[in-house]
Amino acid sequence: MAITESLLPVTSEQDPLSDSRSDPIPETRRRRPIKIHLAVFSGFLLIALYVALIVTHDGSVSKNGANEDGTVVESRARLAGVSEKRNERIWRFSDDQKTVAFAWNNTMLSWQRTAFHFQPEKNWMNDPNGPLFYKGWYHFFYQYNPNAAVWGDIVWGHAVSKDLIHWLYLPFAMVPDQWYDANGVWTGSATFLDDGSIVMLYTGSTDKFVQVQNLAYPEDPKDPLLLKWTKFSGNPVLVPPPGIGTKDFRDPTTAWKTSAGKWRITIGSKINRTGISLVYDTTDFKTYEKHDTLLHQVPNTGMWECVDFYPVSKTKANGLDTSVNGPDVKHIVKASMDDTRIDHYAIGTYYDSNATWVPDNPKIDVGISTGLRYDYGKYYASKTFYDQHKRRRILWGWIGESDSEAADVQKGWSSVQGIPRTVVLDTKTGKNLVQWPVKEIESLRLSSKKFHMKVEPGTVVPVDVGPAAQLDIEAEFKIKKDDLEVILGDDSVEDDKEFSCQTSGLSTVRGALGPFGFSVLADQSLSEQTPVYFYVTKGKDSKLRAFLCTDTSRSTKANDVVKPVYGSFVPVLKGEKLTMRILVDHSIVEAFGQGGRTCITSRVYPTKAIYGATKLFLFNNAIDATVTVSFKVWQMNSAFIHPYSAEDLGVSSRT
Ligand code: DQQ
Repeated sequence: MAITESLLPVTSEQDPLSDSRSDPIPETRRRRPIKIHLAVFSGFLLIALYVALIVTHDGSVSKNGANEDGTVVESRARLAGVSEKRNERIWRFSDDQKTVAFAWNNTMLSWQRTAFHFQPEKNWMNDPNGPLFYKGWYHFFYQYNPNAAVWGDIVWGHAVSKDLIHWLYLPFAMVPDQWYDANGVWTGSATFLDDGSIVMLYTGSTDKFVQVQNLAYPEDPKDPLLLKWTKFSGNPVLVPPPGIGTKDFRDPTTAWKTSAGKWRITIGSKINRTGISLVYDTTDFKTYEKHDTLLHQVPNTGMWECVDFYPVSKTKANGLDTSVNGPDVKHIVKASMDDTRIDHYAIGTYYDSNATWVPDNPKIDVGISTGLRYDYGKYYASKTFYDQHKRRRILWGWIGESDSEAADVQKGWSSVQGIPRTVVLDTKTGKNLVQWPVKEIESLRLSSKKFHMKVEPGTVVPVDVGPAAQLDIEAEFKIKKDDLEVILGDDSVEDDKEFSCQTSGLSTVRGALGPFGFSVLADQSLSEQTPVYFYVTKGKDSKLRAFLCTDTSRSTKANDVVKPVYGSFVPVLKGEKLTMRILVDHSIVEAFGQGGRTCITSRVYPTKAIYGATKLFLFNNAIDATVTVSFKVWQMNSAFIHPYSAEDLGVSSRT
């Protein structure tokens, strides 16, 4: 197919991911704009560099400040050896330090609570833990502070659902009641044994803040709700091995079978600045044999938290049980980078015989800044599980707040979970995963409207959808063929290969072929808005490349919020249309480009664009290209997540 016949010409026909996914800082500005923008963005860059220099290694926040006498106050998280919220310092230094934090009122804060994303009734939540499907119920455990809207006193919260969307809160599954988890029942994973029984491995922070691994199992396997958990009397089952820091040994994975019939797990750690993944074999989950070799290691990536390891099919669309191996399978290693709070994954080959894994492309290895990410926005400490019920692999990710800790305390809660996503290898490119919200989310779709709109260069068009705080949007974009041909044949349209969502400016910067997309959570005057958009560039070779970005810089008038531009390159193959899906749910926006090849999750906190004032717009800031957009918008119902009752569970009484 000739280039101009597709809605968007091929952006990289041969090797969609041959170039870096994270976007380098451009040496020169090659788009038509603009000296003014250059100056402004250089300023931003300097501020960002300054912030990067002053933010501490673990990014810990307000409680880590100095006393009046100059002594340093250590936060519980820092003492424990994990990071907590890091936004405070960022926004304080991005604004005039004398500026008083924004005066949030309860009307604004109440609006921020989501309607169909999982979040507890109140207080702090972080990592997803031990997700599984058992006797007709999806189980979700999570790191939870029952006492405050900040990290600390971590227990395992527990919820169940029949469909991964409508959740019922259950009593806590595990609390810190033993010396080996006195400072927190931390992240862990579930494994189904051959007889269908469940074992749970989790990290305990001991009474002396040593990170150890513990074993727990359901007290009553006949109980589909898995309400009660028994901790193994011989805990801890693993302590930090020689050479590993006592606070650098956490988050055991789901176990998988070796060819010798043993179980194998991996646990994240670091040696100096090298992120590593230790490997252990076991037959009973009580005693373990450590491999001298590592599953994988990458220099200069720091501590690896929440490592995940799983197979993906090279040929089929279904997910695979964690123990599957063979020639039709690639293996994913994901690690959550404690230093950057980014979840990085890489695709590679697993060698059962020596318990090692090798990336397909060392240039995009785990944790490398130019490597692959599940999500180019806010998304951390993720974990997958194999859903044996529907033969799919499901990804959960913790979405923290981008506001200040003071605002979290005022609103009484902090963090949500992303909508669970199916995750498969992109069999078309073979070089990235594809993530998509689970099908069940569509049960929340209410009324819908279809649109077909032509958006001229430099215009903003209101989209009449009524209330716009709970939406599911699916859209296809087409750049006018004549405009494309002119631009492709016009040497004066300069090469823009170095484009980067993060560093090339806001959604207001105008290029030949973008940006264009939706402004969500906008007020009528667009004084607050969050543009989610494509930016198409023309490379030196005249090939077009597409980027998916979300610009949160104008998302709120509040000053105590971190407001980056997020995004990355998105592979578009020959003949493909440019497609985008956006889930809007109050303070969270999840964007999926090209069927989920590139995903961006953002937290946004409008002060005006709330309740009935929340609007949706289409915009096209391209200089030269008219864009036609076909799209459908659904109003989304609430998932009405609530505490369980006998009625919900279909049982007579269970308390
Ligand atoms: N959160 C847990 C740790 C993990 C970290 C503590 C990642 O187990 O390493 O709440 O967010």
